[in-house]
Amino acid sequence: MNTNRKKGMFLCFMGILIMLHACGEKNTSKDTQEVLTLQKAFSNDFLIGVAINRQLIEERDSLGVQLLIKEFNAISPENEMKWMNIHPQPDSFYFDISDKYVALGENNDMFTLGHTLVWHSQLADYMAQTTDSTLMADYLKDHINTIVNRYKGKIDAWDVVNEALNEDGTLRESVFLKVLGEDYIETAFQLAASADPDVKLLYNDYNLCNPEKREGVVRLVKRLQEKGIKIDGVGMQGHWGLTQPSLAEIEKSIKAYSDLGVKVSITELDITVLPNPWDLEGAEVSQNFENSEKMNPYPDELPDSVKIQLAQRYKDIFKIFLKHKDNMDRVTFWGINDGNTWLNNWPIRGRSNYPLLFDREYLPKKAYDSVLALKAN
Ligand code: 9MR
Repeated sequence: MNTNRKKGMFLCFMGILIMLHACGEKNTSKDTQEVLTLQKAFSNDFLIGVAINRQLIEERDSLGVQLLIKEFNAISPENEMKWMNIHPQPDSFYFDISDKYVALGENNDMFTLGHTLVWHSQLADYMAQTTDSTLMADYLKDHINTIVNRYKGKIDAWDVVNEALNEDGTLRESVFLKVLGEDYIETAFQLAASADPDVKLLYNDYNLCNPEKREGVVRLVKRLQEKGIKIDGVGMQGHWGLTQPSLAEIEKSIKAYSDLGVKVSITELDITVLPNPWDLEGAEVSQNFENSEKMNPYPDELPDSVKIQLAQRYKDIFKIFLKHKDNMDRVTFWGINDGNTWLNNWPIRGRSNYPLLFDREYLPKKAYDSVLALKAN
């Protein structure tokens, strides 16, 4: 081979190398864009969580698990740690599923929520039927001590008391209030704090953007604080609609709770796109309604116009969260995708709702893009 030919081949080889390198660089930057996920995009702002059901906890929903690990860094147990499931009889606890849930969180280094210690709904029958205050106080103590102790250092935060308020901000007439009196809330927080002094303790409720209820929560938090009882945060559930609550009221609530020196978390975010039979807001779980076509307008697919509306709504509320990120710990979605949201069955059974960022095929929706776009570049 003569020298010129060798030179030519060498240059050609170098050219190919340079081209490959350039392609490689292009691919790398494309890859970087492709792997932008919710948890990465908001990593300097707040945690991005999701409620997981039993199928996910037991890793029987493999697409769901993949999505969970990719997009989220916090988990909440949708149903498995509620009283009727975890403590079904006075002397027996059922930890099989909750142990798996906690292990899933640990193995994937996720912020792991406990939901929920004290709630009037999904309560065990023996609790709902107890009228003796000493007996109920014993049950409550055993419940909180046993569960919080078992997951000490593994559960990062507890929804200690859930939905204890009426819409006007007064205390709900739950079995706890009737039998134990209003101090049951303080007792629950004290028991949780002494069982695990390091775990974060939250009060969690819906419709917390309604002014009267907002004030009720402010009073509740202040009362605990004045008595020196530990409370770290308020969980605003966030079962919202396309127009309600207003952005102004969302912001007012975040500010009102932050002003008390506690952190705000959005704990159960979803945005219904379906008509509401009673024009209800929030998540009063005792309501149900008969099916009707008029009430289920999008059985197969959401029209583009509503997709756009949903994307805009998510964008608007995330802008507020970002504005207040210093006072916010976490934004958790109530379900991994539109296929398994509780809103397909509430307040009317068997509808097709579209309240989350991922569709029934586990694919990101326009709403997902609009939220991520807030953090682009
Ligand atoms: O998503 C949960 C659903 O699967 C249950 O059937 C329902 C029963 O009450 O509870 C749902 O989760 C609720 C949460 O635990 C507390 N806030 C309201 C949520 C929606 O009802």
